[in-house]
Amino acid sequence: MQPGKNRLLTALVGLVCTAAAPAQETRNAERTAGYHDHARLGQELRALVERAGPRATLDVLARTSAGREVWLLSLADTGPRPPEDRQAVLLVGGVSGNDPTGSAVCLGLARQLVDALGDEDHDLHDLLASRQVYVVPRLNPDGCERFFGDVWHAQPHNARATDHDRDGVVNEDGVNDLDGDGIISVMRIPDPHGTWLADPDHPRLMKPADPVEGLRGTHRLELEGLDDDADGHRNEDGAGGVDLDRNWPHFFAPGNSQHGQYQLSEPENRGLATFVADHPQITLALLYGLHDNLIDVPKGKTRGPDGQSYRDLHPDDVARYQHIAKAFKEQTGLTGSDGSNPEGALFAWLYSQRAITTFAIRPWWPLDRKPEPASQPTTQPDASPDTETAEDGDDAKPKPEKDGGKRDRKKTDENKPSDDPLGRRVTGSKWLAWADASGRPDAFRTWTAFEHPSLGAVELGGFAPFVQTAAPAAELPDLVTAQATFLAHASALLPAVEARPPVTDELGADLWRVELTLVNTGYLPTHTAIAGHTRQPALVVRPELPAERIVGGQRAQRIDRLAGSGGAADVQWLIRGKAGDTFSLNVYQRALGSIKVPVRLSAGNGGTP
Ligand SMILES: [Ca+2]
Ligand SMILES: [Ca+2]
Ligand SMILES: [Ca+2]
Ligand SMILES: [Ca+2]
Repeated sequence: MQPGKNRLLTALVGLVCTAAAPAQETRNAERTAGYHDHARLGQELRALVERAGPRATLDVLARTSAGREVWLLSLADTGPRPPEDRQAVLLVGGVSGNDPTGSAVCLGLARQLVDALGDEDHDLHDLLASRQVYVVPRLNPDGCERFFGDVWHAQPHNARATDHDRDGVVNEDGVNDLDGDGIISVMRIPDPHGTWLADPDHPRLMKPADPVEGLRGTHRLELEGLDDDADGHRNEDGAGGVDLDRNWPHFFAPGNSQHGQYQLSEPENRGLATFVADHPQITLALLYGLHDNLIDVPKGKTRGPDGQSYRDLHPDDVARYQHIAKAFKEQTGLTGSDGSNPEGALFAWLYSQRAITTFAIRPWWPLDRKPEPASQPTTQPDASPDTETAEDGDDAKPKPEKDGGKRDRKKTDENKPSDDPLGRRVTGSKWLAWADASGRPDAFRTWTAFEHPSLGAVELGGFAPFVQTAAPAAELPDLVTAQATFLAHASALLPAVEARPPVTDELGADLWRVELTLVNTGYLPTHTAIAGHTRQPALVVRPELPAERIVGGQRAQRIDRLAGSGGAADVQWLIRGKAGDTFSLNVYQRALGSIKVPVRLSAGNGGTP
């Protein structure tokens, strides 16, 4: 194939697309209905802030390489504490460019939060009155904008210009919509040395060759495209640079241009990282995306090569996550996920390095739905095992994944999409059954013959891009409602430090014992296991008195941790003073805020003024 011929063909494809512009507009409007592109997202956020008045602000967290703004919506209602002295909750969506649902759910939650401002009957009102809420509905606007483009090609990356094949030219050879249908399909190329074959159980799908099982490959797979720069490779360096969910410092895997040149190399991630570092009050984060740590709670067993850091959860936080996961499943009805990979992922950094309780949520999972739940009786107390396989398509249920990365391949491969993005487009019998059952003929393209300019006879087919990550628009409101329920629940679990009335005893002439008991009435401890592991600062209590009046006890007493659900600790001092003297005890922790406890030296009233 001559490069000149390639260019001519690309130009012809371009002409076809231009001529079909009105039809294309209709097609784009139909397939992205219910979703907001960047411009509409901005309009909606500005409208929300206008409606919220002084209780909301919209800031720019970062500017992308394509010049788009990454927005941050801050919300707080009037409450007992000023917003800057409250714990804060962070919501993030749109980290992956191939995930329209997460961003849409995050925006839906922002709408509900604005609705809840000033409305004491709203389920989210307590959250707004007791916490500061930050919403980043779309961390990766460049990547997410591809969903609204003329040609559908789902990829997680942002738009950083990256020379993926290191040939000195950037973005020179991306995919090509050869048949002009507005979708980048999978090419199935006959090849006796190929590593794929038609799945004997699901002939429309493909299966990896397996010499052990005697399954011989008959095809190889590639994305629809040409060798635009005639370097002997097809589609090796298209538009799209770094996967923002592989660019965070926790277990960052270097040496892959899609992960970024170095940790936090991307402006979107740097903007958010700086914001999080500058706001230690953030104690809870909910991420709406493609990862999950609530359907399959990690076991917390894996450490990194240094033997120090935990790959996912600290083992002593696992039981608490499991407890919360039970409520999550009940409240959202979600029963499945693709698992998660913490390497370089945002959720893993927030938890492991910032010690923020972080929930990674995949808000849409149409497989394994009630009344045909997956076989998870321990987490689905109301699910009847009898209803299991009836409507779920053409094969037996797989076992639920026990541990994200270590699933039983033999049992799950038929139903679970492959870890390889190309493999995901041609495997997953449950997704196929879902597409058939929900009347989505557009979701899977049956293999159709195509004469490729250089490869000859190939076939185009496979799952359409975004099918597994863009919830049908009609389902979005229910997804938001379910997540709003869990958001209200989760944000009420945060630690809440309260001071019991201080006790003062007169021990002798002008000498007093002052004792303060602090109680954590929240569910979560003041310091989770990961907070202890990463040495987050202790609670510090100090009497506001000149040093010479404190004759016993540390001037600043530290409490390393208060357990959740009523955990308590005492601190005491010997103080010089006279009956009737008053002063304050200051309780402070940078994430939990401060409490000022008034004290009056008095033998008769227990120390309370
Ligand atoms: Ca290149
Ligand atoms: Ca196509
Ligand atoms: Ca090439
Ligand atoms: Ca090249």
